[in-house]
Amino acid sequence: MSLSRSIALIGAPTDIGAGHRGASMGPEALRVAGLAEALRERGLEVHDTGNLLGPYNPWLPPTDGYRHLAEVVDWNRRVMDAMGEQLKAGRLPILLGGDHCLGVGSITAVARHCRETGKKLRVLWLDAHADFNTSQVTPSGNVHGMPVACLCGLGPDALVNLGGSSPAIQPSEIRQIGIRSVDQGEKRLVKEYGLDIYDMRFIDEFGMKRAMEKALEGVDADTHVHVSFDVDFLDPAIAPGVGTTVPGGPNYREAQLVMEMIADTGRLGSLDIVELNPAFDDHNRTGLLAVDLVESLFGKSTLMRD
Ligand code: 6HN
Ligand code: MN
Ligand code: MN
Ligand code: MN
Repeated sequence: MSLSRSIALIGAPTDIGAGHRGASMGPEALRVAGLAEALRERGLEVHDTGNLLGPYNPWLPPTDGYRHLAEVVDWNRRVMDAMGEQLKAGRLPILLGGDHCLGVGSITAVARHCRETGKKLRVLWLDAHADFNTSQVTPSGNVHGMPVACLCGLGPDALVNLGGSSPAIQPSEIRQIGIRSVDQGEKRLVKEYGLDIYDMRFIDEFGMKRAMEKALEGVDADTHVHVSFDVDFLDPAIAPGVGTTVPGGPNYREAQLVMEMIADTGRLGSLDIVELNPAFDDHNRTGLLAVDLVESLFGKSTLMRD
């Protein structure tokens, strides 16, 4: 499988799983920042399928450890169906979030597609957070802190079984990069499940190049690479437009290298861009940076390499 030249943009304008309002404006901010045009410039065919329609955010406190679980499930079903439809049509879907709870629907669809087509799956989770909380250990009840756990079979039935079988993925299919904020109980679970994490300490000690070499180890011609790009992965100094900033993230060059090394594999099959929150941004600076990085993810390289 080579990289599909045909891209589908799927907007999911919701902040249903987040702790701050505003990620619902993410899809439009990415469009305004010129995402489709930038991809077309790369020679790709881009179909903007528009925005999915889902429930409003009632902005309620958690019940039984979850905020808005019913609405989260509803949004994720729509995302899973839309992603699945585009994958079936042979397109490379890009989910424009929306908050990161949508990773459940997105990656459930991708995992099913991989099973049906006999591909190996490699999920690259670019994030400041491990997103491996459960209702028992979550400090917030916000489901955007739980999608990786749900995908690995740990979570509420409706999310864990979204695609009809559980777990959607194995912990061995995921690599996390840029992690620097993991909650107390979450840390225990991450260890128990044996997640492969290249955290900021690893990146400080060995460099981003080594982290990415390890994260991409084993990716071959039969691998579908899914990138789940939580914009709070980036250092807040360059990317203020997110609800949950954590200092000490990758700088501009490190982030570029991540994208370029993934592009070099030629195996990118699907992408989430999540947690972009224009309410916290400065003149769409973070949206523009996300588009710049996505260009690199799709093979734009520096002059000296062209
Ligand atoms: N994200 N670990 C915190 C929580 O509330 O569970 C923050 C989660 C942030 C999630 O940014 O996708
Ligand atoms: Mn996240
Ligand atoms: Mn995050
Ligand atoms: Mn670029």
